[in-house]
Amino acid sequence: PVRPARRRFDSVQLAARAAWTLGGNDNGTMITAAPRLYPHMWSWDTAFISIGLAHLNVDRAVRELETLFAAQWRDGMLPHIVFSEDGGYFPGPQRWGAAELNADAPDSPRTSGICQPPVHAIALRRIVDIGGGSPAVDRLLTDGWPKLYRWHEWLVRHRDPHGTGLLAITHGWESGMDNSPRWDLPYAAVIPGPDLPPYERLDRRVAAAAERPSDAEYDRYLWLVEQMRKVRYDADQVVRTSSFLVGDVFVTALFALASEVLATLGEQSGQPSWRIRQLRGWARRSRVAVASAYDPATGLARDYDLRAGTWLSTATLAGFAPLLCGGLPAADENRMLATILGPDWAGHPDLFAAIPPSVSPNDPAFRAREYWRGPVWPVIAWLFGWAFEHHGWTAEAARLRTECLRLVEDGTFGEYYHPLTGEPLGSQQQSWTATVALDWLH
Ligand code: 2M8
Repeated sequence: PVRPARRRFDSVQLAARAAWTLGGNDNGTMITAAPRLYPHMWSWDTAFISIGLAHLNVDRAVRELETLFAAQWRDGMLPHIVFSEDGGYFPGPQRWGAAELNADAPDSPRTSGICQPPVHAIALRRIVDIGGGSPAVDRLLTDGWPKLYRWHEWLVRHRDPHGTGLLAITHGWESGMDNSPRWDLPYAAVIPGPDLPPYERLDRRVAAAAERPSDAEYDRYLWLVEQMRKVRYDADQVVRTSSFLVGDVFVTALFALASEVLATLGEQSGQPSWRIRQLRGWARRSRVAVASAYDPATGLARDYDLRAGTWLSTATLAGFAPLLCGGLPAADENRMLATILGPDWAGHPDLFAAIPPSVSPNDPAFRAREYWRGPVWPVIAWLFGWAFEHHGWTAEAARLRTECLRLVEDGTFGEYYHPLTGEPLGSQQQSWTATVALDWLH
């Protein structure tokens, strides 16, 4: 493919543009995920956004997480979207109807009825590292920590149906990797009923159709929302009745990592020791679940379709989940590290930048522009970089950082990028890409 001409900003200019992007996405009450495509607060985006903000103004970073926490459901769930007043996104608060149907959902702000990956404790760790000692960070540790504890407890209580530590998602949106080929098989069993209310997609007005999920996929996404509405978003009934229920190995690895991080933060800030022990126990169990999902035949970890009772061996970047949380025997772990850096992934010779794309370019399922089916996502590279650093793989982490900065130095802050040409795709001025640039420039 032809590589389009790109601008190159030096690090000072790039940091300034990233700061300007975050400021531009601030609507007065929240920093939205992107100006037009996503004019609301998304749970895991906000965790990442708060890290970038911490470099600019730590009080603002704390406030952003507090805004998200203020929308926490009474039962502990952190919702996947906190809605602003902007109507430009579908499905909006009316279609979800969470507050009307479930007494645990807040009336204000309005929220969706599902959740997203639990990366928030990692953000808190990073904010403490950047701005520790400031009164706002102390307040976040004192008041925010128990909220994160309750969020993790909610996941254990409601999303571990077999008690093995493998956490389940009830919608592809909960994985954050909406249309990843990981979910093709489980979604094939989601059959929208004739009573699916009509709707109009608004995402197509902003992003090219070829870079977004198809209409058939959207029907399934919306059908799952209908199924959840029927049981009024009751957490356990959703798990019992949803036609999509998958043990997500990537979410589970993030949970294991974040629980460990939260435990350490709790020790440092004098939280009750029984809660800290409990967090470490959850982390251990989920690490074991991630390691048990490892498939020696492919060298990757698998998801588990809880409805069909089958492992899902689709090869995607999520298969490297054990590198996030640890737990594999050293030989398997080393092999996995070599694979992610090797010619099928970050070391593929045709890549614009040496960071692993969402699907390997050598895979027949690879689609270079199609959202979670091939493009490269800086925010996921950041997660691996952070985990590598903590694991002591500093050279590998440094390389991810350098390569990712080369990808984003055009200053567009694309939502994701064409892995072979470096063309920005999806939304531009995407907050979480700006935040990754800011953190990696410091
Ligand atoms: C994407 O997901 C939303 C639905 O939640 C969408 O496509 O409308 C995903 O990339 C998700 O991971 C992300 O949090 C969200 C906002 O950036 O966009």
